[in-house]
Amino acid sequence: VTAEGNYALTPSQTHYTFALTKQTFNNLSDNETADFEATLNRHTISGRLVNASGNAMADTVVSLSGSQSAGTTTDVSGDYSFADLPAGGEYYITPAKTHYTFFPASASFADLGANKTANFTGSLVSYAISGRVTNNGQDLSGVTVLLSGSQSGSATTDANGNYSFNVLAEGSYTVTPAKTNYLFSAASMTFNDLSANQVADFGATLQSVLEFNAASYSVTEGTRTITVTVERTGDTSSATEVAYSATDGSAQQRSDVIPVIGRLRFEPGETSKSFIIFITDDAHVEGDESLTLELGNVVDGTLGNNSTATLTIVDNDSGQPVSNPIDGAEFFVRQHYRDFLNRDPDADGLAFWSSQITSCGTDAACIADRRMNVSAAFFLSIEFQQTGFLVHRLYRASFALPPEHLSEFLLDTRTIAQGVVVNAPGWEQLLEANKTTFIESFVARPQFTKAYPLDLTPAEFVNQLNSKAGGPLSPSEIAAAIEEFEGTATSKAIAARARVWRRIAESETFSRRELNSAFVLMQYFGYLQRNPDEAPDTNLDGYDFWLHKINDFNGDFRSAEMVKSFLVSAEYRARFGAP
Ligand SMILES: [Ca+2]
Ligand SMILES: [Ca+2]
Repeated sequence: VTAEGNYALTPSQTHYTFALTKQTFNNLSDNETADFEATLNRHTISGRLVNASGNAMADTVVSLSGSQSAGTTTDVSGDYSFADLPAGGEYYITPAKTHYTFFPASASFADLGANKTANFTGSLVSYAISGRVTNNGQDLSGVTVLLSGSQSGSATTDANGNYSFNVLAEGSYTVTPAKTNYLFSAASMTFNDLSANQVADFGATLQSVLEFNAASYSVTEGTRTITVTVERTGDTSSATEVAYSATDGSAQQRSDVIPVIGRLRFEPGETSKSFIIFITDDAHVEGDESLTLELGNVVDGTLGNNSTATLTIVDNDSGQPVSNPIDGAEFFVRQHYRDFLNRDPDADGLAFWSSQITSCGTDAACIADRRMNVSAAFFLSIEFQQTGFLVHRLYRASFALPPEHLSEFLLDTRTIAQGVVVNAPGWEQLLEANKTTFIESFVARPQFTKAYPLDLTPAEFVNQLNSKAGGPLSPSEIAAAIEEFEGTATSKAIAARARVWRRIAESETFSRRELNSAFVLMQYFGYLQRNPDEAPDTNLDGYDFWLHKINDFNGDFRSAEMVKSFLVSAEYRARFGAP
């Protein structure tokens, strides 16, 4: 440059800052030196992470890559920062969190020339919970699958049995399949803290569904019976069983109806079964009364909506009665069929037994005597001896039990007596088949196998049972009973156990010995429809009194005045009218 001139020197370079921005030389008179010191600029990239709801995402990893690499995590406010980044570089910011996607996925800054902001929004990813429902390996459509937990929803399986839910990661979910008449295995499946797609397959089994064919029934007292039907839907291809019973309401099972208890067995293909409830056409002015019918103890099936039903008995009495209906011969006989045989009389039976009483004309002493004999004849009848008395002996032979409970007795007696009317065509074969089925089911009950374990040897089994029954079998009869097992090591064969048990229960010695106690028990079960120690009794004193008395009279109920006493008792007569 020319002397005596004025000069200014100013450096510049992108991304650099100079310590001296300008050097000036006025009236230049010599060579000069003008050095400059430059510094590369530094910048910060920062930002905030929020979730889809706008809330801060703390503790989330954010990575820096490009001209420099680094990592950091967001603070409680979701903020992060990378400071002191050399200007001019190329930088990428990428947030990451398991089960989340971010928008934008990353941010890039080329030729960084200033502080920058990069904000991100994170969203939980969705995973699928899906599966297939099958029934015996076949796709099952129309199954409602309920989703519960962190999200709720429902899906229905398609023609291929498939269903699917898209749900957010990290939630906990339960899926539960349902379809009328089906049972599922598993009943439901749960996935906690979901972190991947899941498969939830279910197996469905068609159920036998049992229920009353109505939610309520009504019958007029004077109709004397009502037939109640239980229907089966769903699977009808296999056998199933259900028990029915009733709970007293304003109507009482001792007086207004014969106790309602029994089992119904549906054979394959059967869809409907009925039972009869016997209504007492009493003389009480009592208004309409009701009780609740119930189904339970289903074997191989399930109960439908009408598992209970209301039975209303419509009263037919208005004025004060002039007599007790039990004093009528036909009413008296019918009641005995119901109380002892759980059925209504056949026409011949009703006529025969009624005529025994009506043939007395107006002779009161004759009538009283005949009523006593007719009554006792029901206890002594083949039909009762082969059903109720057999049940009594079976319990006594197994457990040497005191008098069993009335409901237990009725249920078992009715099972043996199912459909049996003595002298009706085929009655003996039916009774025999009923007995065999019942006894085999009884010896398979836990109560019995607990008392007589299946690993007992045949000799141990026979001897223990015989001993419990008081030893009615002779040595040769014991040997014959052991032979029922045909030389097997254990006594686990149910059919053989049943035959042995029957040998004891039906042995003459045992039957003779049990006759009086059963006779006394039936005074309570039959006439009074209650247990001997139930109200108005509080213990077995009454039962013991009669047992001693009839034993003292060697079983002569007439001399012991036992039947007569029960027939004229106020408790018995009050079941039907004014005592
Ligand atoms: Ca009536
Ligand atoms: Ca009445």
